[in-house]
Amino acid sequence: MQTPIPCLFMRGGTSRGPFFLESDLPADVALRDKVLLAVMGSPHARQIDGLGGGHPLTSKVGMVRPGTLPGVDLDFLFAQLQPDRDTVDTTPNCGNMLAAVVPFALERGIVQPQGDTTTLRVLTLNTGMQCDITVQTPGGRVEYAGDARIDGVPGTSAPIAINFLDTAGSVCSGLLPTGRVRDVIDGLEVTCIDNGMPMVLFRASDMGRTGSESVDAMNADDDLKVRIEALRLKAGHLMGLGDVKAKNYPKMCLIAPPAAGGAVGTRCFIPHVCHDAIGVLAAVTVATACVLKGSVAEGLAVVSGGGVKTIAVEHPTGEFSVELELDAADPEKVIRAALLRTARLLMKGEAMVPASVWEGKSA
Ligand code: NQM
Repeated sequence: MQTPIPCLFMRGGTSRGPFFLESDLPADVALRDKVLLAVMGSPHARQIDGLGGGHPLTSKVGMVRPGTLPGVDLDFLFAQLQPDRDTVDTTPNCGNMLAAVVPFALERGIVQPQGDTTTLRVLTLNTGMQCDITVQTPGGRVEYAGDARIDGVPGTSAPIAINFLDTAGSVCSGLLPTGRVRDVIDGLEVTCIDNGMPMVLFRASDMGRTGSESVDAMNADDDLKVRIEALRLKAGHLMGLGDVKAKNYPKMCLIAPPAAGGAVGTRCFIPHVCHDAIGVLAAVTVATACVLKGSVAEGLAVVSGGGVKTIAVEHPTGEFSVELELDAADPEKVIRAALLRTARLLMKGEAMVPASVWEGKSA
């Protein structure tokens, strides 16, 4: 016997995974997590008995419900699973899966389209972050086709605009959780920062790397990975995150001068595998470091003047442009971050979990 759970399988930005209505899952969190592990087929390196794709970027789940706070249309809870672990982490955000939330809610009919475009306010329950998301809805249906291109996804799709309202200190106590813009850990200069994603930034050259290595080369670089993990464990304590051994953050990012006309080059470990591109809030966080005096990006990042800046964060498969609006009174304070993503409904149906895991909601 198996239990069917209504599910839309969606790509959000450069990630993908199953999306559920919260009300279709068990209310008990421990049981819900068992169900999600069974849905994804974790723990198993290839997730062969589930829907996961054997990589952190395809081991993600979205859960959505109508908004519960005044002015909020939708609540979104993101869960990061791992292929080879039995963890279900709802602590950090995922700006990529976030891109699929409004299309999912429209498809499931829990919100209504507004016209040619639909803009809804989404609260991410993981960290309490709010954003406005605009999707194309001509004729009252979600339009997935369009001309927008994001690096890391083949072809073009309809644009989805995300306007973040408050990202500083998402998981950490503040933007600069150590209280400093630059720290030295074991002789290495780092910037520990959280503008939507806890991250440790350091110069690739300080690790004897160029920052333009391929993802395969990075993932095969055992010496580098050992050094990065040792650094991460120490930075976790310094950032007030405690023992981060089993946590999916902070993400570790090598930065380098731009190689293709952008603002900065990056190679991100999330945290043990090198990202093919860069996470959404990771890009917002790196872009923010680029405008902070004294960060490890100073003297390396190329940033234009003006109160609204477009910062192109280069990554292994292209670039990720983030628009930052800076406070006129304090030009180092980011008051708004906006960016473009795309999403697509890939499959509509029911995820099946063994009844031994969950017998389903009683009628
Ligand atoms: O930073 C990967 C991704 C992410 C997270 C990761 C993300 C974000 O690319 O907002 O989207 O950093 O684990 O999906």
